[in-house]
This record gives sequence, C-alpha cells and structure tokens, in this order.
Amino acid sequence: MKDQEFEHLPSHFGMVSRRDFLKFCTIAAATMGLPMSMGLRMAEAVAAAKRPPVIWLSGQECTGCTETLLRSTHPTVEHLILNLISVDYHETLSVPSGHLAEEAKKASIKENKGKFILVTEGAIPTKDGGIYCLVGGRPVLEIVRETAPYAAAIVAIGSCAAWGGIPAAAPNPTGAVSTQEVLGDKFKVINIPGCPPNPYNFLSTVLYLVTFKKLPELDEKNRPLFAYRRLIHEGCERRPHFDAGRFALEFDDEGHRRGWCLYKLGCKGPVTYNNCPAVLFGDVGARSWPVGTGCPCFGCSEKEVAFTEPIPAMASLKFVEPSPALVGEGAESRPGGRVLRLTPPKTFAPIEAPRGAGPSAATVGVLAGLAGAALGAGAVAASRLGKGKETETAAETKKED
Ligand code: FSX
Ligand code: SF4
Ligand code: F3S
Repeated sequence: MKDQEFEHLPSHFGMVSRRDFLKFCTIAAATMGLPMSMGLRMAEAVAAAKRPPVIWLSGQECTGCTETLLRSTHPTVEHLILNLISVDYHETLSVPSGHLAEEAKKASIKENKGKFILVTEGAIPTKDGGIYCLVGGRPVLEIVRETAPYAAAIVAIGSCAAWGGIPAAAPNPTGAVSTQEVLGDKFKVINIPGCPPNPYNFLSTVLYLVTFKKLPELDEKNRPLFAYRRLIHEGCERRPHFDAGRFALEFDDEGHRRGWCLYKLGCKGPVTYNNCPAVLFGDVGARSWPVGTGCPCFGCSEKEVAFTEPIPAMASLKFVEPSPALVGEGAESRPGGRVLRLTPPKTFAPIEAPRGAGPSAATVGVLAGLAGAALGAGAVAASRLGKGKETETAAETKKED
C-alpha cells in the first residue's frame, strides 16, 4: 500500500505515530485471524469515533492488570490504550481522588449511558454483603451491580475478575467471585484472564469493539477466541523437546539450562488456552513469556488450574481434534474450533527411554505405528507420560557424560 492511502488518517494518534498505530492495528487484525486490510479499517474506526469512555472498577486484586498495561513498549501500550479509550474513572490512574473521583464517575455514567465500556479488575467479595472490599465507603459488589446496566460492554480484565483468581482460592474467606457471577446471565462479560493478562489481548478486544460495535467471538468461558483458541503447548518453542522426550527435571539442571521441556516441572501448557508464546508481553527481554524464561506455565488463564492445581503437579494430556477450518471440510466440528496441532509424530514420546537424549522422531513414529491408530497410541503414550517411572534425569545424564 502506498503512503497516500493513509493520508485521510491523522498523522498521530495522541503520542503514537500513524505508522506505529497502523502497524499495531495490522498486527492486531492478524492476531484476530482477520485479513490484513482490517488493520486499516480499525485505524479508520478509531480515527472516526469519539474515544469510548471507560469506567474501570477495581475489586480484590494486586493491580498487576493495570501495571501490565503500563509497563510495556513497542509501541507503548499505555499510549495506545489511553489514545484509544477515555479513562473517565480508574482508581489507580485518575488524577482526582476521594469525593471528586466519585463525582466524576457518576457524571460520566450519566452522560454516557449505554455508550461506555465497563472494565472490572479484581474479584468481588460477596460474603457478609461484600464488606471486605469497600470503595468510597461502599461494597464494590453494589458498585459493579449498579454500573453494569448502563454499560455498552463489560470487560473483566485479569483472572481475578474473570473467575475469582487468587482471592477466590480455597478457602476463599471473603466469598470472592467473578464479575460474571455477580452480574448473572442477563449480562455477557468478556473475560480476558491471565495473572497478569496480556495487555495486547485487552487492547485488541477494545479495538474490535470500537471497529465492529459487537462482541468478538467468545469461547465457552467467554474469552475472545482470537486470543484463547490454542493451547500454550501448541505454540511453545520447547515443544520439540517434549516430542523428543527431553525434559528438565529440576530447576537449573542440565535440561533446564539447555532449554528442554518444562512438563515435569509442572508446566500446565498442555491444559492452558492462551496466546503467550505468540504474543509476548512484559518486555523484560528476549522470549519474555513465562516458559521462554524457564518458568513453567502455571495455567494463569484457566479457572480449574491456577491457584487450584499444585504448581509441581503434572498436567493431564489430551488430544483435541483439529477444527474444520484448519483441516478442510469433513472434519468433525468441535465447540470453539479448538485445535491441538499434533506435530509429527502423532504421539507423545515415551519417558522410559534409555538415558541420554530422548528417542528420535523416527523411533516415536514407529512406536505410534505399532500401537495402532495414532489417536489410540497418543492416549496410551499420554497416560504413560503422566504416570511413568522416571528412569532418565537430566542430572543423571550429566553425571554419566
Ligand atoms: Fe488478579 Fe489483577 Fe493477578 Fe494481580 O489487578 S489477575 S492478582 S496479576 O493484577 O487482578
Ligand atoms: Fe512447552 Fe510446557 Fe508444553 Fe513443554 S509442557 S512443550 S514447556 S508448554
Ligand atoms: Fe499465564 Fe501460562 Fe501464559 S502462566 S502468562 S498462561 S505461559
């Protein structure tokens, strides 16, 4: 596309140049599985529209969700966010405080009925009338309930808001629940879980709302499918080591230092849907996502995993059939079009391999063939992987080298 094609757009979106903004919109469109041309349409929608007002309510949380929006660059997410939306009320970011802030919130809700985006951050305590989290002397439980009916869209940012997160972990002394649970079925809350969540997933969701004026396609947990369609395990750069049966068994052992798979250190990538391996965030250096830095995924975007499953526990492995969109017509359709890309061979490596490097791809392929249908072989190997006796350790390998 030639430069003249963009001249109808402003040269800057606030502090972000047109070039950077277009670049971001194009990447966001690609992330959402939309044609590249949609990037331009998104930029046009943002340029044409009045910035949607946002009322940002906080409950029980660590403010990491807000921090993650403010601590990134390329191009600076907070600039994108603050130029895309008008944050009329945010307990951490608002300049006014106390009564002035509360007044500003009321005025914005009144003025923008049916037009503002309500963002909730943090879990909401319900026990004893919600007295365990008061804002302006009132339970946040009441504040969320009275604000939601006037919102155009409701976005729960972070796992605490999306499903209770840390505050709702057993024994959940305050009766903490998610925004959706507080509001009930009359409302559709878009969940962007993660602890903290990926700011680009939030930003892309807002871009989608502004451009298409409707909710993005959601999965059964109300997460935008464009971000939560795939398991971490499908896109992980350590996946070849998993397939080859090379596992780190202790932090800082030989396997860990060599970048082997973290499955046996409790990585929950095989049961966690999120796009972290593809859409990095945090900007702490190269490969800045948990597994990239050597830390097992703890399943922060899954209600049944993070703060529920013990961190060292090994995740159960499952197969998910490819969606028709990926394998062509004739494949069985699954809710949400979920896919688990089975990199060849179509099975998991056995863990009881001789010491040293894991079995070769060819060996595993033969094993799969011997065990019968690929799916059956996969299930067998998967169950062995979860229960198998650990006869090979990277540390032992090192000793014997
Ligand atoms: Fe929860 Fe957000 Fe985890 Fe923290 O505020 S999702 S505890 S990173 O930050 O709500
Ligand atoms: Fe990556 Fe974890 Fe899967 Fe290993 S188990 S390939 S570290 S996601
Ligand atoms: Fe969370 Fe796992 Fe990604 S812990 S940030 S879902 S790698």
